[in-house]
Amino acid sequence: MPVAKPESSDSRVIAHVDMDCFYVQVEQRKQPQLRGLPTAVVQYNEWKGGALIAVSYEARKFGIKRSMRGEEAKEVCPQVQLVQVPVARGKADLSGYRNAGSEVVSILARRGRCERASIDEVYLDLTDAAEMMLADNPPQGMETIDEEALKSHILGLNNEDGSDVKENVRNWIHRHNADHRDKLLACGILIVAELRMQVLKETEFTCSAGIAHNKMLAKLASGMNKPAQQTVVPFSSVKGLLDTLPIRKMKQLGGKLGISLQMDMGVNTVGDLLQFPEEKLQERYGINTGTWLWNIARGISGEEVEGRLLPKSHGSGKTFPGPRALKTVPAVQHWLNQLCEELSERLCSDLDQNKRIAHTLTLHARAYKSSDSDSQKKFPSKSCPLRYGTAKIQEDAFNLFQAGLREYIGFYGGKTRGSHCRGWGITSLSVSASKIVPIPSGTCSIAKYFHGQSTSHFSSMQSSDNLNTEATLSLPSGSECYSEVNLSEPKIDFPKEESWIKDTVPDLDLQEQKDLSSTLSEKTQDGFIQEDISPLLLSEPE
Ligand code: DCP
Repeated sequence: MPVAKPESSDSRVIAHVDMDCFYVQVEQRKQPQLRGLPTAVVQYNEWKGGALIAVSYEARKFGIKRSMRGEEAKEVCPQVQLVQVPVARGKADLSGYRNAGSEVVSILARRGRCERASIDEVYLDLTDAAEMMLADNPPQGMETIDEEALKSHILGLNNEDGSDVKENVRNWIHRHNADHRDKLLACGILIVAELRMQVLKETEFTCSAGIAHNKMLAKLASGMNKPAQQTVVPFSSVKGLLDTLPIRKMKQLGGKLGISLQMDMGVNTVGDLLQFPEEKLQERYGINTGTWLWNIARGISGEEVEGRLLPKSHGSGKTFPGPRALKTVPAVQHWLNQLCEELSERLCSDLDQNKRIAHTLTLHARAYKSSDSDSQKKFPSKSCPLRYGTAKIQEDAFNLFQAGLREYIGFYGGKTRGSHCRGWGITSLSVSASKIVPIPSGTCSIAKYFHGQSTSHFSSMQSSDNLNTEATLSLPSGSECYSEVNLSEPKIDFPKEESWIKDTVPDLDLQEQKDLSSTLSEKTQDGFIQEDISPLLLSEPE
């Protein structure tokens, strides 16, 4: 976890922008007759009407929630419009949502450093733009303030009954005696309101935003008033915001670390953390995590907004729950081929449009063994150097799967190809491409670049390339990974033969791994579609 640099964070202007019911908005733009109606996007699986993955705000008023299935939503609100997620190659096709997210990013990036954090979330560092506005045309002297800015929610602003809320916001923005930090935030209010209006004008999408001095506070604020609104956290309101905030609501505390804080330390709100000295938290959770906890209790976070508009990795995956579990190697190979085809297409368009190449191919799977005492054993994730070309990716992914399967079923001697069910089933499969870097500038042609890189990109199975270890993150389906994982990357020398295949072993401390995976699986961090939420072995009509 990043250790904060408190002194640098107070006078920054950071915004977190989050699209409202994003997939629904994308579908409503395609079918404008759905606008204003209770609408939900359902996953590809049709069982009980498919699980809801995005719900419009009109539908939420009827009590429709993301955890429901289509049939249940219809019971709650018979007029709900259910739109199925687009399908390609027998699985959800998220490309339309991804492209819509890119449209938004290209607008938001116009005013400052922009980090695409997920399929529909962006962080902006607007400090320079705010400083410039303060110098050239400070809000304190503006005669008219934009209506959208006046609708902002400013935490801690006393809106007594009967007072004119917009007038209070106007006065807050106009304050001449405000300190520099609040004056910068006032500029942030105007800039973000303008950007959000621009997004609406150019894309027809609404979004909500949080504006604060750091990423953590901006993210907390963006979800407080939705849809189509913005919330501001002045420095003086940070304590009030955190004091009563349930600890598990904090990013990275939704998982095991949050549970441990509750169970072992009696910490239920972020404010409860304030009672512990930094040393005590370090003693219990390690130096970095302890300091990080001490800092977040005080609203301190030194995490920078990274200038990154493109994903850090590409992934394609599918779940096979209950009776759909894959039980033969050919069935696995069939689906792997579909996933690899999609991955390969995305790699090619990344290469084409952004001149970027990926270096590592990783296979993740979830599996079960029906007659095994060692039921906790996980299917090992495997990676190898990525070779471009659909057939090569398919071949390599299949080899990774076979290596993983041999290890998983504890059968090292024989061949698994063509074998039928030996009491195992695969309930999810995904392939991802990571270590994506730009082709060095000055490279005269892509073909030449690849020739120069032949050991990794067109390598044979006997490649002597070194491999880097990678994080074993639960991989989203059809995903792009936007989040940074700080891993040190020891090089490993391989002996011979199958040594190009490597377990993906994270180089994080245990707590960080747990924390990270819970954060990723919690939400749609990477545009994750859970294609089915029925539990394993639940019977389900085909
Ligand atoms: N998503 C998904 N599977 C999930 C959660 C989300 O496929 N389990 C998709 C659909 C969402 C999109 O990701 O539209 C963004 O997810 P958010 O959590 O940001 O939620 P929404 O944008 O739908 O709604 P909100 O307005 O509450 O942010």
